[in-house]
Amino acid sequence: MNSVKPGLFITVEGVEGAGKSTQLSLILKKLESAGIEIISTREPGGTPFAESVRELLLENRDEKVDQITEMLLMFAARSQHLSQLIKPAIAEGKWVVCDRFTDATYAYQGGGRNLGFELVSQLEQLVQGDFRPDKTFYLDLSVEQGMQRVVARGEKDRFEREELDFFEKVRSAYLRLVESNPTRYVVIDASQSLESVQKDLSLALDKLISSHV
Ligand code: T5A
Repeated sequence: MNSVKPGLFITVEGVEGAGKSTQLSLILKKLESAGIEIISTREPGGTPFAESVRELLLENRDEKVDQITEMLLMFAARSQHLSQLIKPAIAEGKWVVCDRFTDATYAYQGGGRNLGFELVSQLEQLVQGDFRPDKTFYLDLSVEQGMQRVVARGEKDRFEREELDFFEKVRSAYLRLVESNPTRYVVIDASQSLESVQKDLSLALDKLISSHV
């Protein structure tokens, strides 16, 4: 009989430039100092195979990528990521922190690409069954601010080259998701200074840790 208490699955979401990668290190430090064993990962990607799919998805190319192809590749990478890394780690009692997950498919493919939530939901059911994140930190930022940060950083990938209107649809899809499940999402105002974002995140993490450890 397996007596290990399963770990939690935590995701971090937001529009381009919201500061997910930047804040990830704080999340990891906090959890580690609470004595929690963690795995840090990302989507698309997270395993060698899924990272190859990530390269296919992000690289700039002349050929137009079909929207359904794009969505299927997101879920193909996710399926591999779930079976190879996420689920086994959680079963061993580790907490998995993932930079983006299926909410990003709802936001980018469902919202940004206009494919709608229903299609995403069908694939989510196929690939994940009932598996969902336990907690999601949504870093909310206006599209303009996010893009300013991305531009300041330099070279843009295939998604970052989209028009502002695409990212407005992405953000409104995220806000719809948050509204539909207020207990899972913690919304952080990502327009604040790095220090203030860290402070808000830190308080939310303290709460999460104290209720699960
Ligand atoms: N995608 C992904 C889909 O379309 N569907 C899916 O299902 C999934 C899973 C992934 C792309 O794939 C798409 C979405 C994405 O377009 P990625 O490279 O992982 O590509 O892209 P992002 O996750 O968007 O990563 P970014 O690096 O663009 O954004 P972050 O991680 O939110 O931002 P970060 O931390 O790198 O910060 C950006 C810049 O802002 C500064 C940082 O120093 C950095 O320079 N910054 C701040 N500046 C001022 N104040 C703050 N509070 C700041 N926070 C960060």
